[in-house]
Parts: sequence; C-alpha cells; structure tokens
Amino acid sequence: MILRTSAPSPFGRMVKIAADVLGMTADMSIVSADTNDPNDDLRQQNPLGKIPILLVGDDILYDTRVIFDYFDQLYVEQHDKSILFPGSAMDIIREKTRLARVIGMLDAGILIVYESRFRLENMRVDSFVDYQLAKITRSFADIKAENPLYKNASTPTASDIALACALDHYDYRKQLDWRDHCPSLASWMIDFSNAVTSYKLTLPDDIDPAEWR
Ligand SMILES: N[C@@H](CCC(=O)N[C@@H](CS)C(=O)NCC(=O)O)C(=O)O
Repeated sequence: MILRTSAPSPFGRMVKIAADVLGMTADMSIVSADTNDPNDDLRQQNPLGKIPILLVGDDILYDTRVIFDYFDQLYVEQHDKSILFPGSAMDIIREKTRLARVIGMLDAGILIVYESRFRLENMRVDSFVDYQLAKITRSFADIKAENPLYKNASTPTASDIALACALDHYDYRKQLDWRDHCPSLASWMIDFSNAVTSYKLTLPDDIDPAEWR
C-alpha cells in the first residue's frame, strides 16, 4: 500500500495513526504529495486533488473515511473483531456518525485556512469564516455535553484518532482555541497521547508544545 499525503495534513495523519494501531505500518509506504502542485500526479489519482489517497494494487482509495473502512475490513478479516469501528451494527453506525462529525469539523477548519490562503486579503469574507467556525463550535458543544473521557487505551476508535488529529490541527493552524469550547479535552489528549504510541511520532514538526506533546 502507498499513502499519498503531506506532513501537515490532519487527514493523512489519521491514516498513519490508524495503520500503526492496526499493525499495518510495515505494509504501507508514504509518498509525499503536494496539493498545490499542478504537476503532482495526485490529481490523476484523485480528480478532487485531495489527500490522503491510498494506492492498493490497481485500486485508488480516497477519502479518509473510505481508507478507514478499507483498513477495518482488512483487520476484521484477519482478527475477527474491529478496533476502528467496534461493537454492534448500531454501535458501528454511531461511531461512523462521530467520525463524520470530526471530519466535518476538520473540513470546516481547512476551508478557513483556504479562505486566507487562496483569497487576497481585501477579498476575504468574514461571514464565510464565521459560518465555518460555527460548525466547529456547535460540534464542540455537542462533544462537551458528552463529557468526553479517553478510555480505549492503545486501541483507539476511528473517531478517537480523528479527534486527536483535529485538536492538533486547530493548534497548528490556529482557527480557534478549542480549550475555550471544551476544556476537558485537554485531559482527553493527555490520556490519548500516553496510550497511542504513534500520536507523538506523527505530530507536525513545528506545532506548539503542549503538556501531552
Ligand atoms: N474530507 C476529506 C478531506 C481531505 C482534505 O481536504 N485534504 C486536504 C489536505 S489536509 C486537501 O487535500 N486539500 C486540497 C484541496 O482541497 O484541493 C477526507 O477526509 O479525506
């Protein structure tokens, strides 16, 4: 398997952590991709021009959720149980909904980054940024109401992995300070970081320090 991604991508990082948790890292090599480079063949691999992409033989898999489903399918075939999406059929659907929430929070965060990356300063639209921020803050309000505690030790679920990568992404790109919206996620991060080895190994190089990094 070949993973096309870039070092700062929170989505690519999720795939790396999931591969490590499932014991698949040795089967996966990483080929760096540059979404801004029109000559990068990633646009032939994924017409959306987005990473991550997983190349498996002749198959080209994207996006993150599809890659997670693929990893899960491989893991369940070999171990007869799931780590990323454990439990009953309805538990799996609930976990996929939690994952969709975090991916949506990140998609909104990425659009905020692109608003300043792709538009000239005098063309930026504050109401668009506020619209995206509201998606993130509403999601944090829901997460806060769930009293989040990290309790899956070295076998995080898909949404656990996504949440850790999302919180770090906001600290890296600074769209907002999630501590203002769900302060208890700081202890969640400490517990996640202590339990999941690949968390620290996959941090963006120049991210600010934190107690759990
Ligand atoms: N929801 C997608 C989002 C992927 C995504 O937006 N990746 C960013 C990099 S972090 C990207 O490829 N951006 C380039 C673009 O949107 O053209 C997923 O889960 O894979």
